[in-house]
Amino acid sequence: MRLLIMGAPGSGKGTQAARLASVVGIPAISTGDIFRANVAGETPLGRVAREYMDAGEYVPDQVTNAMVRDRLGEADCAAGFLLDGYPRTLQQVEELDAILAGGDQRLDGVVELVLDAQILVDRLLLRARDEGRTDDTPAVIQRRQEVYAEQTAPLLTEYAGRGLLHSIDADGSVEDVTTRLTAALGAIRAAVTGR
Ligand code: B4P
Repeated sequence: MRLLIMGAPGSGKGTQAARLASVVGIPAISTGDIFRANVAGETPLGRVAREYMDAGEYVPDQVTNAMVRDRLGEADCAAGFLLDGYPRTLQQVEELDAILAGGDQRLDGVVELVLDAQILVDRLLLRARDEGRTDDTPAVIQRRQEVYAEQTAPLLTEYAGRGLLHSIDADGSVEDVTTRLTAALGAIRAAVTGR
């Protein structure tokens, strides 16, 4: 299975990606986590990424695309993967299409977590208190929501047009959302089998 999980910052992508990937038995790959690991390790990539992340902006496509291409080339991705937070721009969609085409592969489904804007912000403010992420300040949270609406929301139309999009209500407990996602996964599996 080759899957994407999409949703605005705070929608629960990272939380659900880990659960879903373990259900399917594929790696969950979060570009945000890879960037944060590089920031923590003070690598050259981390130094570039930090500047953008702390401002609530996207890391440039060239940097992100090269990183994802490398990661998807690793052995654990041969049987599938769940990408969390990638693609986020139309250029990243094109790059992912090219990576998959190069391996004679295709995307099986895209799940979108849908949540009210105020709940998104409240969740991130709570995380700011608990985890102290440098991009969870009120001003940066606001900017990240704007960037999502401008640059990433249009991707949903693209994937809907390809017949791949499954939109899920992301309000409720983590468990409830996982149950809804697992049902969507069943629909994706059925579509893949019938192909
Ligand atoms: P991400 O790490 O993807 O950050 P995010 O959008 O906030 O999502 P995250 O997964 O952390 O939060 P979640 O909704 O799960 O990206 C961070 C930054 O990296 C970006 O802003 C950008 O700068 C850069 N970046 C990443 N990918 C990029 C790309 N492709 N191109 C360019 N730049 C890129 O969870 C939010 C909170 O809600 C958590 O505290 C969680 O505990 C809580 N929560 C989850 N589910 C809940 C539920 N059901 N009920 C209550 N709380 C819940």
